Amino acid sequence: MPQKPLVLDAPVPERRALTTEALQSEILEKLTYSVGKDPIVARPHDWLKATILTVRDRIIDQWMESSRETWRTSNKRVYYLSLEFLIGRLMRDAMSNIGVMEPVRAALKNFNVDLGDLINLEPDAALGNGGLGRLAACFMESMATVNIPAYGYGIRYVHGLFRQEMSEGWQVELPEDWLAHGNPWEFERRESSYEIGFGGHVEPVQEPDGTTRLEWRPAEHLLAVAFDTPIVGWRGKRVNTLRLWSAQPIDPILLDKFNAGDHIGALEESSRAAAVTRVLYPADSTPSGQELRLRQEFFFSSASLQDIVRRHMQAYGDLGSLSDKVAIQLNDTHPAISIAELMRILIDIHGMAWAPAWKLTKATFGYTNHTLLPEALETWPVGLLERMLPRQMQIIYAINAEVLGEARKMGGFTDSQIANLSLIDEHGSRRVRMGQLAFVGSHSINGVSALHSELLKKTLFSDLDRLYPERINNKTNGVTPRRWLLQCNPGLTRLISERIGPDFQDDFSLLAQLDKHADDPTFQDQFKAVKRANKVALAQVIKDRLGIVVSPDAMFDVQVKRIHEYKRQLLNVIEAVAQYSMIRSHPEKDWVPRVKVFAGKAAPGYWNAKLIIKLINDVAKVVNNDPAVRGLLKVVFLPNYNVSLAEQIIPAADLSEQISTAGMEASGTGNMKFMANGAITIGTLDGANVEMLEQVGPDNMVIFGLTADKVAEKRNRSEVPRSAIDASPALRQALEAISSGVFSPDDPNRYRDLIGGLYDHDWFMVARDFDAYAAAQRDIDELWNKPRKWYSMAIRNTAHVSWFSSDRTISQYAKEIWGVPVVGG
Ligand code: 26V
Repeated sequence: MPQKPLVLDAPVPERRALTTEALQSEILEKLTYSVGKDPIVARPHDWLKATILTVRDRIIDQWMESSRETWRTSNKRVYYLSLEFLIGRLMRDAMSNIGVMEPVRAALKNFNVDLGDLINLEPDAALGNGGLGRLAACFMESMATVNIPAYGYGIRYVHGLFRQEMSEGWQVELPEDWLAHGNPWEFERRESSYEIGFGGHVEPVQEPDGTTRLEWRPAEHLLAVAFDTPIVGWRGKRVNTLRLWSAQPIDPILLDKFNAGDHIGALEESSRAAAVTRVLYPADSTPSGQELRLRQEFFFSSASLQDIVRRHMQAYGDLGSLSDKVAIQLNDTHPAISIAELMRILIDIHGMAWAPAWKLTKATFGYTNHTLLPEALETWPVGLLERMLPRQMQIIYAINAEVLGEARKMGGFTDSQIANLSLIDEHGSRRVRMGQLAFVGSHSINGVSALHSELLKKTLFSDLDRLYPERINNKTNGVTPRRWLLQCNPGLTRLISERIGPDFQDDFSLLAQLDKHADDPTFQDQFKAVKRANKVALAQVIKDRLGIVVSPDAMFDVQVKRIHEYKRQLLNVIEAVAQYSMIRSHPEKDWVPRVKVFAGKAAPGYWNAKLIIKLINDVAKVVNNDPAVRGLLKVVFLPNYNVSLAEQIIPAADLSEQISTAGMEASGTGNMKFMANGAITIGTLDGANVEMLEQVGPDNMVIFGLTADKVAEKRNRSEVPRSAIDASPALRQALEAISSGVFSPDDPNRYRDLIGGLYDHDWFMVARDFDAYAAAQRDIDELWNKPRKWYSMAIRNTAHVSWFSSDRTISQYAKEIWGVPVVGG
């Protein structure tokens, strides 16, 4: 049905006021008429809902305005397709960005409600695993801030990332239920729903003009229903939409089946349909290889493309201009099937010929790679794709034929290089490589740090890079300084504003002015006082959750991130064991008191990662309770790491552990958050650490360990780690203690295999980096003993962080990949 043209000057309601009085009366009104509660009986959750609805109204005013502006100007729209958006809480972010935090606080106070309590009541939207999902959330906020008309597309999982609890030091996974109290931020858009097909077959259809075209006849259909959340940028300048899809059966009650007497069958079928969006896959590297995951990927890709094409047709009536008006960014390969799906829509539905469709597709898509870990590179069995998505599989074959043809034409590729280029992996059972598909269907392929992008060219995509030079580029990650400095660290924000004025909040490059205050003792003392207050607050969290008392005057040494062998929490805990034994054997020495804070989730099926959590907890139990340690070393594992816990931990960190095996961490973004909050980094030359070193200078960061080149060299030579262990008495002793059961008397063999791996292959270079790491930790101790030096370094970290703002990253995507203008660019 043709859509009515938009009337862009239709009336709008009057803008909502931002004063305390207006907010107060509206909160009461929302509580009464939208939540349906009398204030005398209202519960905290009712107040939270009323407050969110009140704040939301202010955002909606700007949302309408932003969307009208996009229709009016017909600027290019950006679509960010991501299977994960790790948003966390939205209310504080929204209030802070539109500048109503204090009036809302005052309004609630008049009802005897504490804003801080409400903020802590809001559940985290944990629709992601880790770095990739959090990056998508930072990007959404930055795209609104730099005024890019952008839409995020993803899945509205009913259950986000599992809740982690500890049972005797082991991780247990419990379901997460963020929607339990409803979600006042979202708008269900029943009118924006699309049918998504699965299975079936492909049929030739005769056209009236005598040509034939192919048509996919799916065996099964689902409905994708849109849920929209407004994402507001800094100072409320622009509001964009995060559109998450929810799966529903086409016929919600399957009445025919039900009435025919198959009651259970009818209900089962309808819940099977909804299952597609029920839970987030909790693995962030090992491919589940499961059909449901592929269904999720196609489901949200197809819904998003149908929506994009519909909106484009509504505005322009013709798909020929698609790549002029639309840029689609693929967040890793998870939405890579979109490339085949767009080709199908263009060719089979809109009758476009192959060549222009392929050209348009490449001009529309960009692909971001987030990992080189071989086990995290997605591939799908050819048979599964043929069964689930028969037409898309035909298109993939046709794309592959085109690519291989171009490679042969160019010449100079060996058979093994051709095999490496191919979209089909022929080693063993045949599989489609989604990375290769995403690469060939995009005009831009980017890595997420300078080192990572270089490694993409040298390793994973070396042959595709030769065939299609200039496509690989770098976009070093960033984080939003609103959430990761202004909101999570109000004390530091106030201090900086007092010193250099508040303008840095609108232009983070002004933070560099702090450099000249870095050696000022008064400023250092103030900086230290802010850090100490944050540490007192974290110490309270540690006491409340774990019953462990830690001193805010000790160094807070923090490693928080997903638990993974390449991130080397094991290296950190082995060094803690070595330090423990030093403290015991040399009680006379002047040891620097440290609190080692760990937090992070392990993929449920990743045994070694779960064992590392148990080891940290086992070591904690012994060290924290040994009187000989005299409180000089504490080890703490905070359960259920999530965005909100990160916001409490990071402002309290003195030392940031970024110690991955060089070449394995694509970028890291936690590293940037710690830097912003004035922690000093101990790290390897990996991911974005390399660029942090450039920004902050070698005097303000502690670097150690093998470089990526050296790691590769040692692996190629299959060099044995034994000599590193033999050469280091401290390491040998710590390993022997762990593997002989000193920390696991109830099960002395618990860590034998884990530690055995270090003697055997040591793939992650834990043994071979140990001495360098331990020496770097002693350098850190020395710095801590010179507080003037320490705080000058800490201040310089904050001073030089602005390049790691996701505003900078997004502006580069906009200019260099999407071709859209940005504010201040
Ligand atoms: C891969 C897979 C494989 C199939 C099973 C499910 C699944 C889920 C996620 C992933 C991708 C993991 C890649 C990832 O999170 N990379 C991280 O991206 C961050 C943002 O660019 C970056 O800072 C981290 O260094 C990188 O590890």
